[in-house]
Amino acid sequence: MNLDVREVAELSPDERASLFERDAGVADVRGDVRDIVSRVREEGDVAVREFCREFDGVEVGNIDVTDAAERAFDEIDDDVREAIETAAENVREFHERQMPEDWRESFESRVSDANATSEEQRSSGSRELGRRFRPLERVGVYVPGGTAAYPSSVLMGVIPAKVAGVEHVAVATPPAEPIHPVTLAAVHVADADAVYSVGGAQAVSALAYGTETVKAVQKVVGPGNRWVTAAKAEVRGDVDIDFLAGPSEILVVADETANPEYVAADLVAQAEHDPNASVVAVTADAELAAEIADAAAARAADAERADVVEDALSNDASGVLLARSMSEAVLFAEEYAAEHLSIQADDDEALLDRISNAGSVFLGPYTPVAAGDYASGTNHVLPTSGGAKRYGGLSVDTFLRSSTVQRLDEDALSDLSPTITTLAEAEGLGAHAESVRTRLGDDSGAGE
Ligand code: HSO
Ligand code: ZN
Repeated sequence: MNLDVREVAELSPDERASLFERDAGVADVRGDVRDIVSRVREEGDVAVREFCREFDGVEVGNIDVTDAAERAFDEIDDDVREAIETAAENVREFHERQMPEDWRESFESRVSDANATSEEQRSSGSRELGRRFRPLERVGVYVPGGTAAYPSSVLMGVIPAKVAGVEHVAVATPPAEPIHPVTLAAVHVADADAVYSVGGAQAVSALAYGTETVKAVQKVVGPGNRWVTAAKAEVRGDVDIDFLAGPSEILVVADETANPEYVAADLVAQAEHDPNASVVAVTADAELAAEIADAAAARAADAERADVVEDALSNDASGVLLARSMSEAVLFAEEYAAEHLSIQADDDEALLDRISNAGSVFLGPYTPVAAGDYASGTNHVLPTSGGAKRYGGLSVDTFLRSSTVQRLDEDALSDLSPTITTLAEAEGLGAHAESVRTRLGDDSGAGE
């Protein structure tokens, strides 16, 4: 294959739309998915088995295969077992660092009555406020099967949930004879509580609504194909979800100091996930752009999954782009809002300072995206399709809910009283005002 270098400034509106308006590709299957979701919701295990037969060609014996996880762990190769354990430790450590602490603090009362001379006037009242975090009780982690096995996605979904303190973490992954043993071993290492042999939209529905075998959860997370993603869109509202994730993406922002082989290697790595992956490099150096394009084409031809890689590199959402300046490259990166943003440039920290929209950022020549995909410790379940403009990837926060808590003493309530009662009256909600006055022995407003 040949890869052309295109100029950012010369991109047509259609070309820009292909690059910037990537979507998770769920629209075409929404109708079919709605039927699957409701059948599983109504018929439970019977429908699950039927869809496993229809879509996966598998006659599922036990839907609950939790017992097989420990056996798989014992049986896989030592080096694979050790790699899972090392990766799991790094993922655990990074996510433990994210755990927020409950806090309570006393805030000084601010006197806001008409007679107060300065806004800074304080009283001795105690206004104690805080925030507490509690894990969800039951969550479901979808782990894709299909053309590749994803034990790494087991770690990325289950470990943050466990670190957050979720009691019941269930994994669902497509049925196969047998289910990939490394995926099952990862379930054991991550310490998931259940694993179900069901994939696709039927898995999402089973997790969301429960079946005879599958315990219903409060939140479904994890990446999947468009059927899975459409099903997450369908059940959202009845249960919580993380976000709708589309095909993998990488944007490399490179300057003349970048090694074109490293850039190309990172593009090809994400390209092998999916023919619809979006893999883009942008640089202001024309020579580097040409070298990246050549290196990527050569690597694509040699890749194990050459077909997938070549399709990904040549789709409309991919390409090597030449910017007029690094500033234009940065503006492109902001608009693109990559799932993975790799900055291979001398001044990487300065470039990063100017970027807000990115799921996960990879800095320097020794930080391939594959490090984060597997083992550095960061999460690889990340916003695609420009979602990074609005939210971040999986983290312990995904599995926590927060409450606020407060305690006022009499002085603090007295200080706040004019503010509360004035606003309450302004909203026409006299009983709100009264609930304050009655405590302060001030009945002047009663019955108004
Ligand atoms: N790059 C993928 C995650 C992954 N890579 C799993 C390898 N295995 C989406 O972030
Ligand atoms: Zn990957």
